[in-house]
Amino acid sequence: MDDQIIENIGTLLLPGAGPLKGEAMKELPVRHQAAIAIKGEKVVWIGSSEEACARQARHRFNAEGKVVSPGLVDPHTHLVFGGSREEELALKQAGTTYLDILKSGGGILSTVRATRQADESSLYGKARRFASGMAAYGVTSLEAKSGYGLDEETELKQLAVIDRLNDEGLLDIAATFLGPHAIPPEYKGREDAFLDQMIDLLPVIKQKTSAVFTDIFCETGVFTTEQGARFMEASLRHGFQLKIHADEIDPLGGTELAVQYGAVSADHLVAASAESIKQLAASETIAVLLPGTTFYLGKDTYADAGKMIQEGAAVALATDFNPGSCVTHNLQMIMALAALKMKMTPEEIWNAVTVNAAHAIGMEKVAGRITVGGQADLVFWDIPNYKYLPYHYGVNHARAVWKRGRLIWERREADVFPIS
Ligand code: IZC
Ligand code: ZN
Repeated sequence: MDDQIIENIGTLLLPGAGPLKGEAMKELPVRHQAAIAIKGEKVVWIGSSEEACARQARHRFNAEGKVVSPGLVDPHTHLVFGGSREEELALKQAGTTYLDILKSGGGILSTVRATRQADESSLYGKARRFASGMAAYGVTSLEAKSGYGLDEETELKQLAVIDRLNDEGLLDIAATFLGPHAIPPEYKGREDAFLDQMIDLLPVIKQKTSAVFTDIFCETGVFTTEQGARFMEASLRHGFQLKIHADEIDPLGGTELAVQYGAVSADHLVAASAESIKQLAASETIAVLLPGTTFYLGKDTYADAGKMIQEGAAVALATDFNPGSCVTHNLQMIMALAALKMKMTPEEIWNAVTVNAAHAIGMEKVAGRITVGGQADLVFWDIPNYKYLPYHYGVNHARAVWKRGRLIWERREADVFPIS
């Protein structure tokens, strides 16, 4: 006997086995009038709604003809931070750039000050609220980075928060150590000495946290690609897998570096050269694109998703949720921006926030697809068909979200039409 059967699913989205590269991203298999059976945390059967009638279950749910997808995966977030940076909005409006704000001691460094000051429980409470907010938008797995400590104590504090959230089990979270995120004031002019500190921290991070990835911000005025290479080599030596903030603002060559060191993902890639996109397409590295950041920074040029897909790369999408360059944890908004600003097709977009996003954080065995034997992470959508989601933007189309076979969020109609 099944624990639960979900029947009368209008359209069930069944992304194929990934990573989906190039043309393969244009395929999004679906099944109409479908049903799913769940035992414990797992999907045990996928079939037609008609066949489901013959199966016994403790509980039966009617999906009312809705679209059901795998739980979404957000593969790039800076979830844990103290403070906020709304004061910088006026500077941005007056024309000060993101890198200039950072150079004058604001930006990331402002969040570093607030995060160093915050105690672990307040960071935890805040990150937990954001994580629940993400779940409400359909996210059931994500990646979260440190990088607002730039010292041992605070980096460990941030990673402890991520581990605690992950252990709590609401969402699956892959942790990333982003020690080289900026140069702290106490190391100004001694960038290599700071990087040495972060490299010395690697065995401590390995021992005390469950971080699987390291990441580095290679950008003008932050870290060079030579420093990136040094950090990546050290990370590999200590058993970490690699991520990189690459070619976001200036084309420094971070994309090539990602390919050279076999990074699991290269993220941003707005300024990636045509040659580096070719290299990326021929590699196993996933391109994680963050159009919300380009939008929030007020830029006109977006990462060239079309070219990446045409060349054969595997593209994923993420929020980049952080308090400075992309202040939204709404992955559906990113899906709309991918359509409107990067001209990605609905099929490419759904694949980019499910199967390919799961690959980008090493969670392909547990997330991003609906398979027999796989985790029952599901989103019930209030949309007539899957193409509708990126079209009707800026609102939450999720109706219910299930994690490991359990309802974790549901829209309350009373919030919309109060019953008097
Ligand atoms: O806090 O500004 N780009 N890191 C690199 C960020 C954005 C986060 C931030
Ligand atoms: Zn980032």
